[in-house]
Amino acid sequence: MVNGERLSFDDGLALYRSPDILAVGWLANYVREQMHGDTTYFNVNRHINPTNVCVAACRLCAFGRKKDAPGAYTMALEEAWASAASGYTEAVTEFHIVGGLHPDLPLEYFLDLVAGLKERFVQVHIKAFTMVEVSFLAKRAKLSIRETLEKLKAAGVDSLPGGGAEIFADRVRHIICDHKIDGGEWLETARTAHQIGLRSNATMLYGHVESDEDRVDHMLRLRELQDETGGFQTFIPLAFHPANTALDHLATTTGLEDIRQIAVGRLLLDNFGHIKSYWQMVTPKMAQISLRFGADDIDGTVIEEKIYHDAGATTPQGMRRADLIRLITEAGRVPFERDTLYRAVMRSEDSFTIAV
Ligand code: V47
Repeated sequence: MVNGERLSFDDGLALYRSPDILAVGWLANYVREQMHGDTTYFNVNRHINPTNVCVAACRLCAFGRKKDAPGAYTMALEEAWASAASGYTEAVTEFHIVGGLHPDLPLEYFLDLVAGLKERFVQVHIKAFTMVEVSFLAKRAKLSIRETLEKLKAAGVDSLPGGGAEIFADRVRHIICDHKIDGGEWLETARTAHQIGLRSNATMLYGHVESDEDRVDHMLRLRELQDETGGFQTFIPLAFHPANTALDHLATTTGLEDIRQIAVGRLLLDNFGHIKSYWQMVTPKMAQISLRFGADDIDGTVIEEKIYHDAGATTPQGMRRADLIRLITEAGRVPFERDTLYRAVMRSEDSFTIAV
């Protein structure tokens, strides 16, 4: 490990089962510091969720609604463009756009949404649509995954977020997200995105009905694809929030489980540049501690979060740039404002430039 050797499936299991969390954390921190020193990444971003209408009805989800159900919404394009500009005055460098699988919205809606954002916010990077959404849009438009991704890219999508991966094992998917694409299709969509020059992230939803074996299998499948394409930027473990979901009988994750997951991710995914501890999911306090257990990124300002807050998250919906800097600095690390592609952002008041 310390000599750079690649870890095996059994090594992954041993890391989950070791009673010595400080040793596991020490190793992950060692790797993190070899890669990034004290540098810790964050960005100034805004989430946009154009619709919560979804045909999938995943048990893990508290966000999706049937079309006519109370609370269902779909933004008109003008509304989505206006929402992009609302919130904080600090200029955002990224729009993170994900939503439900709407039965009626055509691919053109999403192409127009993205093109309209690019027109209005020329400098802002658009990280949009999970592999699950791309696959759904392709089927609806009767296009291949590649054609769909090419159209989205031409409209202005710059990269893809990491959602929808959940846990790749079929047994688990049948329980938590029965109607979603399977693990193989998720990986194949990511492969195609990387092949046409779109980078993406990768997530793993943990803390529900999965086993340690399922988690290790998930990460090793990501590692294998990364060996092939090099297109993943960041791995983001997402802690399951059970409230208001069909799995609300399950307990939430504990602090040590969250910390260990970050550390095991850092150690197994030796070919991933970054491990993100998403403060919305694990709380700002845990995200801060995770900066000593393998994480080098805490995500961004977010501004408005719906998916975990519908599932009972008690974290703030957004944080200011200064709050993120404080979390990082007080962990003894050096804050680095990045754009989505990890380039330095130079900022003055309400404008920014990116080092290329
Ligand atoms: O795929 C849904 C998860 C994901 C719940 O790429 C839930 O930079 C917990 O992928 N409890 C979407 N999790 C969010 C996502 C993401 C977030 C931040 C940054 C990036 C990135 C990606 O949220 C879904 C699913 O795994 N999710 N419901 C829930 N009840």
